[in-house]
Amino acid sequence: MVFVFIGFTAQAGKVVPSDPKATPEAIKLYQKMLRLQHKGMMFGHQDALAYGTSWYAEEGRSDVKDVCGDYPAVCGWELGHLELGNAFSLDSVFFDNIRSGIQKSYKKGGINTISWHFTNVLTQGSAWDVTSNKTVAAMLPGGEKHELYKQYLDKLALFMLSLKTDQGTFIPVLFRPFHEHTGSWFWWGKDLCTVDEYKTLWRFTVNYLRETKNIHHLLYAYSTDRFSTTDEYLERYPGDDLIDLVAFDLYDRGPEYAATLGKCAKLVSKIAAQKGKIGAVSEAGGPITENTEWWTKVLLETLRPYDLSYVLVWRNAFNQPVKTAFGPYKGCPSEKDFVKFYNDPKTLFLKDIQ
Ligand code: BMA
Repeated sequence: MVFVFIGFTAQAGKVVPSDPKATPEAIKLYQKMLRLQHKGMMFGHQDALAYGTSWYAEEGRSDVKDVCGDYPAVCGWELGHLELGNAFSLDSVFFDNIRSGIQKSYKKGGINTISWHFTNVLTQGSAWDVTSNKTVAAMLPGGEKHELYKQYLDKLALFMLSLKTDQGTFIPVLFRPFHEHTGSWFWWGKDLCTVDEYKTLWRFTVNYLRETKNIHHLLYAYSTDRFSTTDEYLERYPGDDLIDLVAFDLYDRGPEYAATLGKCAKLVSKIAAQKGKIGAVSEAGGPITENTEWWTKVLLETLRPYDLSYVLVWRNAFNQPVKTAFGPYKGCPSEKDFVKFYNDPKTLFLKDIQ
């Protein structure tokens, strides 16, 4: 026992992110997330501070806070259309507001994660344009769209380098590109590129941001959709030297959800533990207007046995019917159950991670 304890303590101090040049703040974030992973499961919400079902850009507001009195521990942000030089994202959030939202939540001790549903570099269609299986190949060194991809990355880099505290230090964030690649609905999906092309895309991207752009405050997340085995999960894993967080996205679309969620959570938490990395459910969402106990009975009870850093539910679009909301909101039929979820010792919100 004593030996194990000493070993663990000595190791805990040494666990560092995949980037050998990670900033002190990125190292701190990584170690904080690894530590918290054993304490409980953080709750995250996409675009939490940007808008809710009935409001847009109101200072200090969050649908989650409206319901339980606290902010999510993890805030998700989306950078789609940044690559086009636009002022606001494909979900109508100004990039200046994303930056200030990240600054505010970091100041309060919160964690920020960034997704990027970016333009198909070959066709100029959306992230969902799967008409060509040559896009990824075209983006790689030597490919016909390589220079254009670098221009996209230059815009991304400028944004990442603008994430600073008042004191001028870089704010560490999780970056989760090329997600749900075990499905084929994004141009980087399984049927649209080979295993090698996908891995090379990751390697080129991370190296470009680290080496050419000198960015060292990012933790990188590898995030699949549903999967059945560890081999399937790791088939396109680009390498321990690039990835800090292993995760998956899974939405409740039917009665088999809890079983699948539990199975994926078990496998990912095991992979995370074996690799010494962070594990998470990077996107989730369920029928919260119909199943009034979805938060506790489905989400919480299924994930309770596992050491996972966080579960993030997707956005509460302000310009769509409320039944499309994935997070709780005032008046939501499962509002009371969300408060139970919030009060459960397993779940961690902003106040719990200070
Ligand atoms: C999807 C939907 C879209 C959104 C996209 C990127 O799942 O929510 O409406 O544009 O994510 O955030």
